[in-house]
Formats: sequence, structure tokens, C-alpha cells
Amino acid sequence: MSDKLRKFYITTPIYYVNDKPHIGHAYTTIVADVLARFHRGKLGRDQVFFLTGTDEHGAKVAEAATKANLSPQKFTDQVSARFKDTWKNLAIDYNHFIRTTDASHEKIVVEILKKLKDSGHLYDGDYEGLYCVGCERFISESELVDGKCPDHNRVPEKLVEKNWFFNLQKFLPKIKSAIESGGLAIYPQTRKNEVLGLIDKQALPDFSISRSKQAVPWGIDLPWDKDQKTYVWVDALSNYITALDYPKGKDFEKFWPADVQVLGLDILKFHAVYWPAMLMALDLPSPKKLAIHGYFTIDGKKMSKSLGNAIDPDDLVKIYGAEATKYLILSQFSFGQESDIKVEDFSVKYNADLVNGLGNLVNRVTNMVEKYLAGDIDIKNWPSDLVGQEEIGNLRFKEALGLIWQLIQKDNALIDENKPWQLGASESSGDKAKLKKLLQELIMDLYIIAKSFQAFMPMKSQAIVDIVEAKNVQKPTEPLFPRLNN
Ligand code: ME8
Repeated sequence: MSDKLRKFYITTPIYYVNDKPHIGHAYTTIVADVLARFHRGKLGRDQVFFLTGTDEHGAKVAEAATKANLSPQKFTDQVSARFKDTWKNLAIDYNHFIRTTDASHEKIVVEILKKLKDSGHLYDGDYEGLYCVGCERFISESELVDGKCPDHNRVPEKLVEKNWFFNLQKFLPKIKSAIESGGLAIYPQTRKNEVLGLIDKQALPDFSISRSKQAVPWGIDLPWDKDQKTYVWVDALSNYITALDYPKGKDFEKFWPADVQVLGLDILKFHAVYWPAMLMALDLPSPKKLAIHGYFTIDGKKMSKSLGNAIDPDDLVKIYGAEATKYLILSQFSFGQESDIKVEDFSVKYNADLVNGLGNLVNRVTNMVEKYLAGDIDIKNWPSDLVGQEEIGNLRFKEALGLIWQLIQKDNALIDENKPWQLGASESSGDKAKLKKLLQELIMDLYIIAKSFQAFMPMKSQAIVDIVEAKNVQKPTEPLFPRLNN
């Protein structure tokens, strides 16, 4: 395999810095973290690049900064730091955290803009539309509810202004064939069909890449038009290559095109159409795969600041710890589906799967090895076949964890059926041999279980591997998953 194939580049979207991260942002980031860890295990640390970051320009940020009585830069410094803190609390192991206010990003965006202009892909024209400051975009009449933007419950402003446009039309046939051929894979299939539908319906007009300074006071200047600032999508999407130091950086050489870009369905169009078009205009290959997950609601309602119902991942970490939180988030929802989150389900699942399922199995088995074999389990060859690995590679996290859980259940049933306490009490050598064989099977299964969920809970995985591999197997002194206090 060539070196170019033996690498893995994975990205999350860069998140808007209007507030602290919520469980939706955490889901995307955890998915990318698990995939990054999974591929690091296969390819080695140096061959994997996991990028996340924050999207810090735009009218909405300027507005929020004013409200907070801070300069936009100070404001974004603060909010961006909160994202970093949350990822630290969740033990997210990214390679790079990009901010669109990084000088290096801004400089490369200017180069990209110049390239797009010089190669004739931009033109200027009048843009007339309804602009919602909340959405940071012009929105169409059909999106309004009672004359207001439904997401922000505010009346949009009417704006006519000169903008620079990107000639998207020219690229649509090429994008269509890239998607159809699988060169640009979109997972799951429903989202692929949605994008092809948009192209077929010709619902994809050219898009503006700039706004007047009045509309967007906080952003990157257009290098050839000082009255205009770069509008969100060129600035934001470029992060995936500016972070690699496009055009000449070693990381860019090594890692582009991205292997998987993870995102929520809200920004599908931008990633599946605008982004490949921009890349084609720059003569660059498209990402290999876009992995689109569904949107979460909380108790059937949209998560929103005004409803105050967003779940803060930091709160979950305080209760369950970083690794259990990641497990609980990925094991409850199938990737790609729209799902409803119920806060009370977290503790039920924590108790069932981790405290009474896995934690209890580790205790039972190690306790018996200590008691009946004096800790000496005598395993010559550790198993190498793991469970659920194909599923993880294909973004089927819940299903992968489900397979691992079948093994835990099988083992608990095996113990109940074989009654090792009776075998242990027996004097017969046949029973003793049977007991040893049973415990060896259980210990090897614990090893398989721990190694199989390594990408989800690396520390817990290592703790179990250390316990079962020890010369003298002992029951853990601290519970792997502490019982909840109430
Ligand atoms: O769109 N359920 O940033 P953003 C699931 N800056 N996932 C959710 C979610 C929810 N309720 N809410 C957010 C932006 N997400 C742009 C992106 S990329 C070049 C620029 C996740 O802060 C989901 O992955 O609104 C979604 O795509 C992302 O957060 C959007 O974050």
C-alpha cells in the first residue's frame, strides 16, 4: 500500500462560537475521536490526523460580542476556550484545534480567494434578499413562519447589496458524477439521495462568497475589494485545508484528501456541494467520504438556547466520567438516524451496561480466578480476533457496541450455567479442569471485550487488559464503574 493510503484524516465541522458546546457538538466530536483512535490503533499515531476547531467570524459573533461588552476577538477567545475545555473533559484526543481567527488560517484564506478569482470562478452581482442575523445568512420566504425566522423568532432584514458570487453551476455535473460513482461517498444512502435530488431539481444557485462590511463587520477582508468581507462558507470550509497548511505544507501533502468528514445533516449541502466545488476550482481532490449524522432532539423538542433544554456534556462527565459518557452517547443512537435524547436514559444505561454488565463481569471473573486458581490463569496465547471492528470502521458504533455486549451477556450466562462455585467446591480433578478451562475462556473473553472497545474507552480498556494479563490476576480494588450515588 502506498503511504498516501496508509493514513487517515478525519474532521469535525468547526463550531460556531456563540455559546458553550452542547451534546450535539459533543456527538460529532466523539464520533471523530473514536474513529481517530480506531485508526491510530491500526496505522500508528503519526498516520492519523484528527481536526476540530471553532468558526469565529460573522455578524452573529460580532453581535454576541457587543452584548457581552467584549471585542469580537476577546469574545471568541473565551468561547473557543470553552470548547477546548469540554473536549479536554471528554478526553478527546485531537491533533489540531483550528480557529478561523488564527493568523495562519486568515492568510491562507486570502490566498484561496485570490486563486478563485484569478482562475475566473468568481463574479460580482447584486444580491437581494432577506437576511437573518441569527442564521448568519439570507433566508428564503418559504422558510419563514409568520414572517419570522423560525429558528430565531425574529423578522429578517431586507438587504440588497453587491456581492461576489461563486460560479457553482459550472461544477454541478462533475459533482454529480463524483457522488454517483462513489468517488465522493456520502453516508448514509438517504443523504446521498438528498444531495443528488438537490442537484437534479436545480435547487443550487451560485452562492455569494462575500458580504458588505455593514452586513458582516467581523471577518476576513476580500483582498481585491476593501468594502467586502469574506462570507461564512469560503472562510469556514477552507479550514479543512488551511489546518494542513495548504498549499505547500507537509501535512497537506500527506493527509489531503480527507478520509472522513463527519457532520450533521444541517450542513450537508455546504459540504456535499459547495465544498467539492471549491476544491475542484482549486484543482484539488474532494474528500473521500462524508459521514452525515442525524439531529438530536431532547424529550421530543429541538435543542435551543431559548428553551434552555440543551444538555451540557460537562454535566454528563461530572456524573459518569469521560469514558462512560462517550460510551453512553454512542451506544444509544444509531449513526445517521435522527434521535431523541432522554436524560433519564443515561443513568439507566450506565447501571445496566457498565455497572451491572461489564463492571460486574470483571469482578466476578477476577474474583473466581483469585479464589480458585490463586490468580494463576496460565494463558499462553492471547486471542487476536476482536469484535465489532468492521462495524466501527463503517460508522456503525451502536451496532459494534451491541456485538461487544452480546459477548458480555454470553459470559454472564456461561457463569450462571456452569456454576463455577460448585466446580470449585468439588474435589474431582475433572471438575477442577473444567473450572480452569471455563475461567480461561472468561478471561480471554474479557481481553477480547476490552480490546474491542479500546477506541471508545481507552483507559477502561487498558485497565481491564492490565488486570487480566497480570501474572497474578486480582480482583480490581476500585470499581471500574462506580455506582451512582442516588
Ligand atoms: O454549522 N444534534 O457550526 P455549528 C446533532 N460553523 N448534532 C448537532 C446538533 C444537534 N441538535 N446541533 C449541532 C456550523 N450539531 C458551522 C460549520 S464547518 C466548515 C462550519 C453538530 O456550531 C452537527 O455536527 O452550528 C452540526 O453539523 C454541527 O454541530 C454544527 O455546528
